[in-house]
Amino acid sequence: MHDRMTLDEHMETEAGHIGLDADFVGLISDVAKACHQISTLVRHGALAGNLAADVGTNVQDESQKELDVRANEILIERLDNGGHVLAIASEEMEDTVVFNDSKPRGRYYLVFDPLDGSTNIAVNGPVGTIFSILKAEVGHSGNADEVLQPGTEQLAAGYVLYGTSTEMLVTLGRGVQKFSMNPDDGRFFQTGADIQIAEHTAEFAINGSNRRYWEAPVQRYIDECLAGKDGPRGNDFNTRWVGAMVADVHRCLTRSGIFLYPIDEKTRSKGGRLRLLYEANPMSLIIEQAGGMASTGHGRILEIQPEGLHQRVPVIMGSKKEVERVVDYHSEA
Ligand code: FBP
Repeated sequence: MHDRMTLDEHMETEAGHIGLDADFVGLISDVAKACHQISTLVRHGALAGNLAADVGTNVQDESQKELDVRANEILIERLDNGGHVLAIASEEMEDTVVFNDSKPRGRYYLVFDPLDGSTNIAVNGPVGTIFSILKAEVGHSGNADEVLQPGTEQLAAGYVLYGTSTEMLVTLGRGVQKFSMNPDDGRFFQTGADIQIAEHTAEFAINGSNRRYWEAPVQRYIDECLAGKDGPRGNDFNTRWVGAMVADVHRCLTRSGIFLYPIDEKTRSKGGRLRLLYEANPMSLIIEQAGGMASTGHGRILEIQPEGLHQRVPVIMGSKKEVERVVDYHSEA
C-alpha cells in the first residue's frame, strides 16, 4: 500500500502544475483529515451515540440529524484551525462563516455538504461528504455574494464516500483521481487515475416514486428504459436508487449510468431538489472531467450563475449519450 502516492503528494505535484499555492494543498489535506474523523464516527455507528436522531431543522427547513451536525462541526473546526480558507459555506448553515482573521488565511472558499444522504444513517447505508473549492479574490471579505460563482469557476471539486471503504474522488480540472483511506491512520492513497465514465449505459438511478410528478420528457425517457428489449430502446435497463447522491453518482462513475433528480411538481417552487453550490456543481465537474455530461435538462449545470447559497437545480448527469438523449427529449418537448 505504501508505494502508492498519497493524496498530499499528488496535490503538491498537481498544485505545482496549475499554479496553486501551499494553502490550496493544505486545504485539501484538512478536508481529508476531517473526512477521516467523519469516517471514524460513521464506522462507530450507534456506539458513537444516536447519529440518526433528529436534532433540529436547517435553514432549508429540512430535518438535521445528529450526524449532519457533528460532521459539520468537524469540518468547521478543522478548517478554522488549518487557516487555509477565508470563509466557508455549508448546507447546514444559512450564511457563510468568515474565519477570524487574527492569523493569515488562504484565499479560498470551501463550500460543502458535510453529510450527504442523511436518511441512510438510520439504516446503516452509505453516506458521503461533497465539497467544492472556489477562489477568494483579493479584497474579498467572505460575503455570500462572493461565493456565488458558476461551477465553471471551481478550482477543485470532490466527494468522499463512506461505504464499505472510504474513498475520495477529486478533480482539479485535470481529470478525476481516486484515493482510498487507510482506516489505520486516515491517510488517503491513490487507487485510481484519470477515471472515465462510459458514454453508453443501461443503468439509471432515479426515485421512481416521484413518477407522477415528473415532466413529460423524463417520464418518456424512464418509460422507454423500463420497456426494455420490447420497447423503443431495444435493450433491457437496470435500476438502482441508494438515496444518497454520492453513492448513486459514484456507481454511475464506476459502472457507467445516469443519475436523475429532475424538476417535478413537488419541487418546482423551490427550483429542484438538489443544491447547486455544494451538490450539483462539484458532482457536475467530476462527471464532466470523467468524460460524462451534467445538465438541468435545458442547459449545462456548470454555467448557471448562482443567485443564492442554497439555490436548488434539476440534475441529470452521467454517461454522455444517455444525458444527451434526455436533453434532446426536453428540446423536442
Ligand atoms: P441531504 O443532503 O439532506 O441528505 O439530501 C440530499 C439527498 O439525500 C441526495 O443525496 C439524494 O439523491 C436525495 O436527497 C434523495 O432523495 P429522496 O428522498 O427522493 O430519495
